[in-house]
Amino acid sequence: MPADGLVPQGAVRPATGIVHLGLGAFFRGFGCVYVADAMAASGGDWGIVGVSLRSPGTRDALRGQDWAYTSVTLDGAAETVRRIEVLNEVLVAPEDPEAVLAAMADPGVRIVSLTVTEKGYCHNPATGRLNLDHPDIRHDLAHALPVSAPGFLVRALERRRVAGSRPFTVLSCDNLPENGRVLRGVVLDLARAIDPALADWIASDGRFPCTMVDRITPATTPDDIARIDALTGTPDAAPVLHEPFSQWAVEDDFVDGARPDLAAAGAEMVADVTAHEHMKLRMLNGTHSALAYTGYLAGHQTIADTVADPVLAAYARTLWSEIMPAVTAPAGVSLPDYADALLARYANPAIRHRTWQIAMDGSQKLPQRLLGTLRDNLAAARASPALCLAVAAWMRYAGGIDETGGAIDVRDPLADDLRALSENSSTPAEVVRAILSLRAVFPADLAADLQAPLTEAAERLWSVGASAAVQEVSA
Ligand code: CS2
Repeated sequence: MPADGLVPQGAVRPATGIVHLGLGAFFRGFGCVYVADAMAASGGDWGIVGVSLRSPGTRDALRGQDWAYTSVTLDGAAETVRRIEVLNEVLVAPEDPEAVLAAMADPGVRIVSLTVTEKGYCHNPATGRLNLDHPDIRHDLAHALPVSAPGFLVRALERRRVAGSRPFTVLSCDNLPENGRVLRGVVLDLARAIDPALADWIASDGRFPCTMVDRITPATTPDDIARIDALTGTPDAAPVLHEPFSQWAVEDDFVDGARPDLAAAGAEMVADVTAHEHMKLRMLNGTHSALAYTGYLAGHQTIADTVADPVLAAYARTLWSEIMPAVTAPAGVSLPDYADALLARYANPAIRHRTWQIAMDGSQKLPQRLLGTLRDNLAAARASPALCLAVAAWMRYAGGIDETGGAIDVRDPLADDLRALSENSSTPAEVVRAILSLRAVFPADLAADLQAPLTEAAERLWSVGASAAVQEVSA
């Protein structure tokens, strides 16, 4: 294969070695590119079968173009396009769960990777354990054809055990702390409820390396599609657009060592990814969420627009000053330099990453993005007014009404609960008290400690509005 990853027309693609669950824009602009580069450098049969766990949109868009698509790097005014040809097929789980299980059970498949977002783990975000009351998990306990990501993993591993095959490596690529360990726990909890011997086999022979993934990849819009068609002259119903920056730190712990040569593609293969993961989740995703809620309430559509507003740029810097004491830098990394680089990445004007998109699923994201940092700061008696304002802004946003009285399209598995709790409260202090009672998000001790500082933040936010409140807490 040529070094640019282009497969010549009519060339035979590498056989499938990876099944990927949750084939969204992020993995197509990130993991697929690494795998293409790894095969270009070192060969191997690491073709990918993508699985959509919900809708057929990606499959429908890619089917007519032989599963190939354009990856576009956006760097200010510069656009670099590249054709990515590592997908061998895309399956839609609700249409044909049997085909998904068969693909995962194929002994040629050595890795099942996942980007199913935080809520796809069906866990309790506050504890990290499987939520056995989750409707999808209840379904998967009662049926052999699953609907959830943990269900597919457990049932496919069950088939491999029965067939005498080795397990696949389960490679979580979601923004969760210790993502591999959380997923291992969730899979073992479910497997144990189905068959304890299966759980024992997975525990002893399975591998769940943790990873830290990073590339800002907003959802592709119809405008993007039209623009990329005009740029390349080749119609593409599913291009992906992303920033130049990319970082993948992966624990090098795969079943029988079987994996693509990801190091040749630029991934960092490490013994322990925890430091990378904490830094990225707290410094990047924490400020991303904080800027999404405050920026949205202040009337900004995208993160680039948000940090182009000097008030919010100063707020971002203040957030980092509160976050850095609660982060241990990975060896050789300077946290202030990392923060500077993040601000430059956020400011990339070509990346139209909507505050509304990042604001989605706050109940699933806040624990690892903001609440862990707040907990550490509380324990060390460090005041965190900027972080508290971010959590208050999420509470305001989740109430579903913006500062001009307009409706907010809140997307969150707990959206109904959040809205009801807000509607039944008449003051900011009551909103804070009500939402802090959600035990899936706030453990009781943290809720008690946050009551006073969050109330203070909420009272300012409700009375002066997001822009002024942000200014008050910024250095
Ligand atoms: C974002 C992330 O949508 C979100 O919640 O914070 O998708 C973010 O862009 C990536 O984690 C960057 O690597």
